[in-house]
Amino acid sequence: IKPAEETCSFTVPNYACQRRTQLHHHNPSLSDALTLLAENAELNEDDGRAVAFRRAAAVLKALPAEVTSVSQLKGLPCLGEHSLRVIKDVLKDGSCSEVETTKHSQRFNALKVLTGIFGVGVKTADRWIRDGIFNLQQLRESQTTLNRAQQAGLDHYEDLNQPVTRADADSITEIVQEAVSSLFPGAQVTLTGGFRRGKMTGHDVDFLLTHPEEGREEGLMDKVVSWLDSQGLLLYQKTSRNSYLESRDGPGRPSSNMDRFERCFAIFKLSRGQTSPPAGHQWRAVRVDLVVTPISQFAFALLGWTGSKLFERELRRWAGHEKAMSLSSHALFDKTQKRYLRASSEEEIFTHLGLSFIPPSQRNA
Ligand code: TTP
Ligand code: MN
Ligand code: MN
Ligand code: MN
Repeated sequence: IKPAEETCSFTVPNYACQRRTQLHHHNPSLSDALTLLAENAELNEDDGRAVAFRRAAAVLKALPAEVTSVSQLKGLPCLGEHSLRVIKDVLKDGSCSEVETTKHSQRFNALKVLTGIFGVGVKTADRWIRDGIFNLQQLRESQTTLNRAQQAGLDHYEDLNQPVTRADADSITEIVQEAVSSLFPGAQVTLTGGFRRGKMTGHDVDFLLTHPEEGREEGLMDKVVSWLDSQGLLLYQKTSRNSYLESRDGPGRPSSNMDRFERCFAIFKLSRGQTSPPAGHQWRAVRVDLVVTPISQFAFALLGWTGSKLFERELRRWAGHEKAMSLSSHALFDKTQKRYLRASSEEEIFTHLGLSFIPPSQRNA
């Protein structure tokens, strides 16, 4: 006779891209604990450990019910010794000492605050900490030279660390839509990122811009950005041009997760009526990402920019390890057939990969 728990243990497929992961799930206290450790590992540039914790958290998000005992987790993928220890602690005491210690550590909090500045990555934050800078006040008082992005990030720190609401996203969508359709009739604007996955808040708003006729998307970014700027809607923008064709590692084999589309990292200035600024303010700053893609790559870009980041990572791992294919936000390359597989929809990409289609709202791994 099997023990009672074993009869109600869960099964979950190995890769997050094989699973349906809703925004709301049954195990937030467990996934939050693991996510915090993942975040800490990322802040300390320990990518291996970060991914391990992210994968463990994603397995818990995909479970059909609340976990009450670790015995239910027997045989589940991606749960290493370390993650299981954290889960055990949270189940027993409601918290885990490693998580609590991390949460209150000076280094973790300093790294969080400093990397919370737009334009500041972990390497810069770490250097500042070694120079004795742990918070914004110390940064402002120091003689540290900031680049243009970091200066904008520091100037708008409060606003940019307020969650962007769905209403803000809708109102920015309207603005971008208006700009695009008046300047480039026929061009299309698509909301991607967390909001496409159904999130109610985000840290920014992400858009893909394309034109149904290949090549007609050229020049779109410059025109849109100039128009937005002329309307006084931009507090900051940095546009980088498309580097896909000239990239050395070749299509489908990008050297990093960063894609090579023409893109614009911007900070929008939303006034009252377009958003609800903080009390006593006339406007608020919001981070916006604009990406231009030719229509032939649109499905890949849409899949790549919808996220979640772990879901994307798992898709690429699945493609490489299980299918001998290479997936990027530009293309899918089949290494066995030595050819690119075309797709004009996300559904076709999932089919090429031998995966069931997972809709955006269920990619919240
Ligand atoms: P983010 O905007 O960073 O994340 P998000 O929208 O999921 O969450 P948030 O609500 O906090 O904004 O990135 C969106 C997606 O874009 C993510 O899946 C990764 C992808 N992406 C690229 O493909 N290339 C890039 O260079 C960057 C920065 C992101
Ligand atoms: Mn360990
Ligand atoms: Mn986003
Ligand atoms: Mn973004």
